[in-house]
Amino acid sequence: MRPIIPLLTALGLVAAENGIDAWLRYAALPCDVQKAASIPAGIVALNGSETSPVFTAGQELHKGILGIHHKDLVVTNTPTNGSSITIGTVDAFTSTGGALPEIDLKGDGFWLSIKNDSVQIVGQNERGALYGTFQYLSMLAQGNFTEVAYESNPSAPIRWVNQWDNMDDTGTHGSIERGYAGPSIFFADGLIVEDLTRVSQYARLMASIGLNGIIVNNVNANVNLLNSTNMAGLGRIADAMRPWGVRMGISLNFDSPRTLGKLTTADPLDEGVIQWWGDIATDLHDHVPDFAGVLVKANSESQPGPLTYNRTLADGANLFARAIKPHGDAIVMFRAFVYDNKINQTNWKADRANAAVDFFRDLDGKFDDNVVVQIKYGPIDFQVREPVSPLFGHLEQTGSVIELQVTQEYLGQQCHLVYLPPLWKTILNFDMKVDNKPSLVRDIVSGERFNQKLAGYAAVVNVGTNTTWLGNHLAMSNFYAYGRLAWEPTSDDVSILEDWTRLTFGSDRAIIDTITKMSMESWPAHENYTGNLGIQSLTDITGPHYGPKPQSQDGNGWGQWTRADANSIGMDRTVWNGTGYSGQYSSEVAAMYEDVETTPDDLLLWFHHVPYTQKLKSGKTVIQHFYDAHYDGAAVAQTFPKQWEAVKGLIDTERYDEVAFRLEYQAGHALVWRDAINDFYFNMSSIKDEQDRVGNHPWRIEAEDMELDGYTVIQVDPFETASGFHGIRTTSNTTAGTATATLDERFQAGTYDIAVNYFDVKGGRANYEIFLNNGSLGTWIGNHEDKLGYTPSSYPDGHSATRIYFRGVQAATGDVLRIVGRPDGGEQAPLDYVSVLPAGTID
Ligand SMILES: *[C@@H]1O[C@H](CO)[C@@H](O)[C@H](O)[C@H]1NC(C)=O
Ligand SMILES: *[C@@H]1O[C@H](CO)[C@@H](O)[C@H](O)[C@H]1NC(C)=O
Ligand SMILES: *[C@@H]1O[C@H](CO)[C@@H](O)[C@H](O)[C@H]1NC(C)=O
Ligand SMILES: *[C@@H]1O[C@H](CO)[C@@H](O)[C@H](O)[C@H]1NC(C)=O
Ligand SMILES: *[C@@H]1O[C@H](CO)[C@@H](O)[C@H](O)[C@H]1NC(C)=O
Ligand SMILES: *[C@@H]1O[C@H](CO)[C@@H](O)[C@H](O)[C@H]1NC(C)=O
Ligand SMILES: *[C@@H]1O[C@H](CO)[C@@H](O)[C@H](O)[C@H]1NC(C)=O
Ligand SMILES: *[C@@H]1O[C@H](CO)[C@@H](O)[C@H](O)[C@H]1NC(C)=O
Ligand SMILES: *[C@@H]1O[C@H](CO)[C@@H](O)[C@H](O)[C@H]1NC(C)=O
Ligand SMILES: *[C@@H]1O[C@H](CO)[C@@H](O)[C@H](O)[C@H]1NC(C)=O
Ligand SMILES: *[C@@H]1O[C@H](CO)[C@@H](O)[C@H](O)[C@H]1NC(C)=O
Ligand SMILES: CC(=O)N[C@H]1CO[C@H](CO)[C@@H](O)[C@@H]1O
Repeated sequence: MRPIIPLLTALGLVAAENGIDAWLRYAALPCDVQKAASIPAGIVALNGSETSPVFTAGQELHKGILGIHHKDLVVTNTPTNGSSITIGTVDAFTSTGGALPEIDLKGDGFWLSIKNDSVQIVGQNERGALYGTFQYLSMLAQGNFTEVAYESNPSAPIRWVNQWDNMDDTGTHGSIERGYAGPSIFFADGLIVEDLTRVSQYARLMASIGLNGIIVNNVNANVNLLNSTNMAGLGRIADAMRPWGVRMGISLNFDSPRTLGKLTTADPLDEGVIQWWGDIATDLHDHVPDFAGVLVKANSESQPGPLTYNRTLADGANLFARAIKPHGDAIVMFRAFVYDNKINQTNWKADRANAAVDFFRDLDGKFDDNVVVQIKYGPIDFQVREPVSPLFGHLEQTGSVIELQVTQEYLGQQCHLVYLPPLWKTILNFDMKVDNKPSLVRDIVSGERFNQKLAGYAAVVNVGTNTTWLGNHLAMSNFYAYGRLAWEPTSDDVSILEDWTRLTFGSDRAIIDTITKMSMESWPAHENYTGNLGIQSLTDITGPHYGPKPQSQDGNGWGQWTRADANSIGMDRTVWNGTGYSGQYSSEVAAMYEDVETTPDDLLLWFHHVPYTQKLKSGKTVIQHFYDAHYDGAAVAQTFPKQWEAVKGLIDTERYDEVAFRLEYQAGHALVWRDAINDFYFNMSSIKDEQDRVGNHPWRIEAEDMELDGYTVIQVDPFETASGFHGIRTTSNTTAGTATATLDERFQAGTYDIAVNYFDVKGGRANYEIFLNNGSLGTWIGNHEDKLGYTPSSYPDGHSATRIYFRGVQAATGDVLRIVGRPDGGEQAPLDYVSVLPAGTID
């Protein structure tokens, strides 16, 4: 089926959309395409119970076909012999006379047969029938009327979402740790919210991509979740999600027996503690009979856990496993994110990356059979590039669940476009070579490699109340792709993206090409303008994990060290001379990482401490690669706003504008990143950029060099996040300041794009106006709190640094440039510099 321009678009009538339906919009197909399709005459959903996913499937199909084809089909729950779409479980289908070919459906799998006017969607269970229905709807919505007959099974039984929603105290909205799209859809005021409409809608999105479970609260769990009011609330959440086949579980706080139960201990082997958790499990089961399980973070980041009581982590996990065992098939997901955050950098051999294997290696076989270990994809923490966590190679008797992150904690927090599946596939396709046998991570987490029943996927998604779910329409491709990859990890990341694009924005070739190109460039570009060669993201790890702050990596106990000094950089993780981490892999993989020569460039600094002048396989030195990559990555980000213009008029203005704003913002922030990292390492190494770009900005006018009235010069901290290491702010919190400069002989008469770099800090909405010779070029407001939905910092720094453009300005030597900044609240109209750019230059 060739993509066809939707009729509405052709007429220029594109209705505003707010993103709430994400990829399930069921937008009408053009009339001629509708006509060509053969849609059966009715829908038969072989279950009349409203809580049944099969019933839901029938309703969803009705809604979808009404939207896509303007056909109002009747839904019944008794089979007919006429033209119909029949949805049901294998049992229901065959017991009502349906015939199936030889198929081998696994849990949640489905059979989909589309033949002219007869469609059969048969699930191994009710959930499977719903998944098959969404697959059929996805084809219809994309105008794909191919006849098919196939079975589809998920790669792994566990395909979950984790939300890090905090059930904060009374009087607060539920905040979300590392959430960037407004407060929780689950919690407010220390309670479960009354109106759970968004919760059902979320479950619908999850079901449409084959996800079957959710942990609704933060791993740093609030004990009040377990009191009777909130238990009842959890029951309501489970009820809202059940028709979509999504099972609910919760995170537990290990210390609850003490804090909530008023016991003197939380020792996992203590009889009173065992009894206490047993009662909690019974209570939970009463409210949520199909309870999915519990997620436990213990002995991590100063939290209590079994080690506090001299018990093993397995003792801790089994405590919960035994408490829930009598109540069905619920599981314990025990997080492997256990490490000491107070390690000492003076010890060359100390290494946080070693922690997971050190803690868990000897526990293999000691966990009960309803426990799985949830392992982040890399050994540190969702960095832009990490090697695969070596723990995946060590748990042969306990199932592994890989933890991915849809919420872009370290990767631009949804203010930057970063399409993550290429990163995830690098991990999933990695061969651990355990016992010299092929051991792809995706075959380990499917349970196949070690023959385990329980294994799979969990992703931290962190949707919020914003109608865009994640804060940025484009970020939803990551959520969509997560579900698709958990179902079938060998799926191609580009075709997943194309499906998502057609469903989200329409089938126009220009839309698909534009989004595909930008998205596929986005992770490599992001890695380029943040942290290269496996050095990690180089963000502010002790702050919001957003803007650049490489010095935050070192000199603290968090163990995300770079060990950069004047001559050299990188962690020595070799066995022969370093932390021994490389020895945690199978012998073949370990040998590759042990040797600088065979370590891939993109992980060089993860494994080796080398001079800045070390030559890479590309022939460049480490430091020159840093400089070049930062210039290249930032240059790619500069093209995004322009690329996006190709879809103008092809999609609704509302979503077009929102995305355009973020891409423009990203382009500006990529320059902040570029300059901060390059300036930082130039300062540290004193090695000049071969191309002489670093520290050399021919078109800039520093704010601190302008003539100031009502403004004062400030030293920005960290220094590298301001051009020239300084900026300005108004001297008063209420009176406007003015900064003035006369254009010198660099600026011959011509047309320029004027860029202003300023700091949009929390706590106010300062107002700015820029003039050239008394003519106003425009105004702007420091209101990212409204436009990006959140503000990460109260200070001028790498998080708040941002850029705005005034394009096509006629200017000449002698012209007077003036900026008037009016402070507001705590925002003292801070400025960094102005770039007066001849056409085509970036500075
Ligand atoms: C239509 O859907 C089928 C089944 O998913 C798929 O194999 C085929 O590639 C699709 N066709 C197009 C043009 O996308
Ligand atoms: C119909 O759905 C309900 C709710 O999911 C389920 O309990 C029941 O077993 C289903 N009936 C059949 C015949 O599948
Ligand atoms: C469908 O057809 C079969 C045989 O052709 C017949 O036995 C059955 O009663 C029909 N069912 C309905 C609901 O019409
Ligand atoms: C498809 O169904 C229509 C309507 O039932 C029928 O007229 C047509 O012959 C069928 N075509 C094929 C190829 O089976
Ligand atoms: C449970 O905790 C919430 C605060 O999170 C509180 O509002 C509620 O009253 C508590 N319920 C009981 C029965 O203690
Ligand atoms: C754990 O063991 C250590 C050393 O054996 C001992 O000092 C400590 O008191 C023990 N802690 C608990 C809670 O039993
Ligand atoms: C780290 O170890 C060094 C050397 O043993 C010691 O001097 C220093 O006090 C330690 N630092 C901390 C924070 O414990
Ligand atoms: C969603 O977030 C955007 C900023 O990204 C904001 O403008 C909008 O008001 C928010 N909407 C809701 C309903 O929270
Ligand atoms: C070996 O480790 C020491 C620290 O113990 C370090 O100073 C040295 O640079 C390392 N040697 C090499 C070749 O990496
Ligand atoms: C990333 O940087 C490298 C090294 O400068 C360059 O070869 C590559 O093209 C860049 N890719 C992107 C997408 O920025
Ligand atoms: C002015 O704003 C700054 C920065 O937010 C704040 O620290 C200071 O307390 C404010 N001063 C007054 C007088 O409000
Ligand atoms: C501006 C700034 O902080 N510069 C630093 C550059 O690096 C030296 C050490 O090599 C520091 O002393 C400077 O403070």
